[in-house]
Amino acid sequence: MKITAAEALIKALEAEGVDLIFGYPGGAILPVYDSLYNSKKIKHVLTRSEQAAAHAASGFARVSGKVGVCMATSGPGATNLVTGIATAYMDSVPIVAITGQVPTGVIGRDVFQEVDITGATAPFTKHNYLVKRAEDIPRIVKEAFYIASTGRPGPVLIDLPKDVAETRIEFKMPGKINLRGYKPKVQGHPLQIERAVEEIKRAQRPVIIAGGGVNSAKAEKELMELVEKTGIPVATSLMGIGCFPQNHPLSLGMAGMHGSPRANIAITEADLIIAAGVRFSDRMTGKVSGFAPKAKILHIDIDPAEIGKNVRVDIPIVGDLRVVLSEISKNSTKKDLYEWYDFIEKISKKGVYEKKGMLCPQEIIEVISQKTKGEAIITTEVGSHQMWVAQFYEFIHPRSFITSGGLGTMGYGLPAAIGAKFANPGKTVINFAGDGSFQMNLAEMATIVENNLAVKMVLFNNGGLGLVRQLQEFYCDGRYHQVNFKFTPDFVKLAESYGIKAERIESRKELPQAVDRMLSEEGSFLLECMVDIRENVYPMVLNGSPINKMIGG
Ligand SMILES: Cc1ncc(C[n+]2csc(CCOP(=O)(O)OP(=O)(O)O)c2C)c(N)n1
Repeated sequence: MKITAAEALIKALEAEGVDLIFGYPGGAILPVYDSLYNSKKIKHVLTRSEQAAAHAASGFARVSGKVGVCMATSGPGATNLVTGIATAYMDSVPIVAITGQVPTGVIGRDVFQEVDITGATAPFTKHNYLVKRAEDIPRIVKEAFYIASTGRPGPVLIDLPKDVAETRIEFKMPGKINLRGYKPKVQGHPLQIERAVEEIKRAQRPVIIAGGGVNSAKAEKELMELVEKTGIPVATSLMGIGCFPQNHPLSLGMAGMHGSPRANIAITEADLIIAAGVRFSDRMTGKVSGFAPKAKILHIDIDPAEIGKNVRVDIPIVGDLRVVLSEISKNSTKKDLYEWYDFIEKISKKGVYEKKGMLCPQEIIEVISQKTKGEAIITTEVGSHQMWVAQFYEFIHPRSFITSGGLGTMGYGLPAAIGAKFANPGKTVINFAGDGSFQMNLAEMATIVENNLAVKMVLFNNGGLGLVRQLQEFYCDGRYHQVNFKFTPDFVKLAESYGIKAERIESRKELPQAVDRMLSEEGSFLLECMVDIRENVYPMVLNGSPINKMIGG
C-alpha cells in the first residue's frame, strides 16, 4: 500500500527509535504534522519558539546520548532553528532537524515563507539534505541518524518540500546504508599508540586534558582506567566537565580562560599533554605559543580535521576514544609522580571570591552543589553565571553539565533543561541563568508547565549583562555601554503567572532555606537571587596572554 512521503518520514523516524520531537508547526510542514497525528510512538513537544525546540533537542541528546530531533516549518520557522543548529554543531551534539519547504516548483522564486535553509546551514551542519524525490525519504532519514551519531557527532538537516511530502510512495526502510567517503575511523594506529605508551612511560610531569569528546564518546570509564593505571592527573575543558569526577584526588579542574590555577599552571609546566577529545579552542589555549610550551602533545580525536588545527601536535591519533584510551591503558603501568603531585598540590584549585556585601553568585552555586551532592543535571545560559557554575559546582557525573561552550548561546539553558528533564526525568534538573539570558527564552516556562516538568531555575539578577560589563572594565577602560537594563520585569510575578512557584532572596542568611525549599518542591521553581553586577569572574586570562598568567587567581 502506498503512503505519503510525510507518513514515510514518520515511519522512518519510528524505525530509528525516535519517541520525542520538539517542534513548532506551520504551513509547509503541515503534511508532516498531519502524519504525526497518527503516530502512537512519537510524542511531540510544542515549544514556544523553534530556537527553543532545537536547544531542547540538543539538551535531550546530550543527557540521553541519543539523537535529538526538532522540527519546524519553512522560512522563519527554519531560520529560527539556525541558532540551535549552530550551537549543536559547535559542541558536537547529534541532532536531526526537519524543516518544511515550499513546493519544488516554486523554489527560488521568493514565494511566501521561502528560505534556502540548506544553503544557510551548510557551513554548520555535518550534512544536510533537500529532499527532491519522495522515494528517498527512508534512506535519507537512516543516513541522517547515522551521520549525526557516528564519528564526531553533529547536526543534520532534512528539508522537505511540501509537494514531495504529499507524494505517495511504497514504504521500504533500507537495510544497510553505504555512504561513500564517510568512514569514521575507530581504531587508533597501532604504531602511534605504541609511541604514546612510550611517551607516557618517559614523562615526569604528564597531564591529561579531557574534552567534550570524552562525554560524547561515553569514554569516561576508559579515561578513569587510564588514570588509575598510570596516576596521571586530569584537567578538563569546559565541555569536558563531568567526564572525570571533580572530587577525585587527581582532578585539576577546568583549564583555560576562567580555568583553575592548578589546571592552567600544571599544563604550562607539563612535559606531556594527553589531549583526549579536545578541540583546543582559543578559550582553552590562551596565547597559543604559550600553551604547554614544555610539553610533547599527544592528541586523540575521532575527527582528523581537529588534529593540528589550533596547536602543534607531536603524536596524532585518530580514533574512537573508548578504543584508543583502553589500548593505551592496556600497555601502561603506574608511574612514580610524587614530585609532580607535590608541585601541583601547592597551586590552588579554585578561583577565589570574597563573601562580603551582597549575596555572591559563587556561594549560591556552592550551596546548591553541596545540597545536591553533584547529583543534579545542571544546564546554564551564557555569561558570568555560566563560568561560576563551571568553577563552583562540583560535577561528578558525565553528561551532567549541559552548556553552550562553543557558540556561547544565550537562551540555551532553559530549553536545554527541558530536553534534559525529558531525557532523565528521575534527576533534579537545574538551570542557572543571568537575567539577560533568561529573558531570551523565558517563554519556555510555558512548555515546562504544559509538560509538567520539574525544572528548577536559579536566576542571578544583577540588572544587566555581567560578563560583557567585565569585558568593558578590562578592555574599554570601564566605559560601560548597553550593559545595564533600565527596565526589568518582576521575575517572581512573571513565573507565578505561568503557575510556577517563585521566590526572591537578597541576603546570605536566606540562602540555605530558600535552596531547600526549591529542591524539596515537587514541581518547577524559580529562585531569583539579587546579586551585584560588579562581581567579576576570576581567575581571568586576558586576550593575548598565556594561560598561566591569570588575574585574580
Ligand atoms: C545570543 C547571544 N547574544 C549575545 C551574547 C554576548 N554575551 C555574552 S555574555 C553576555 C551577558 C550575559 O548576561 P546575563 O545572561 O545576564 O549573565 P551574567 O553575565 O550577568 O551572569 C552577552 C550579552 C551571547 N553570548 N549570546
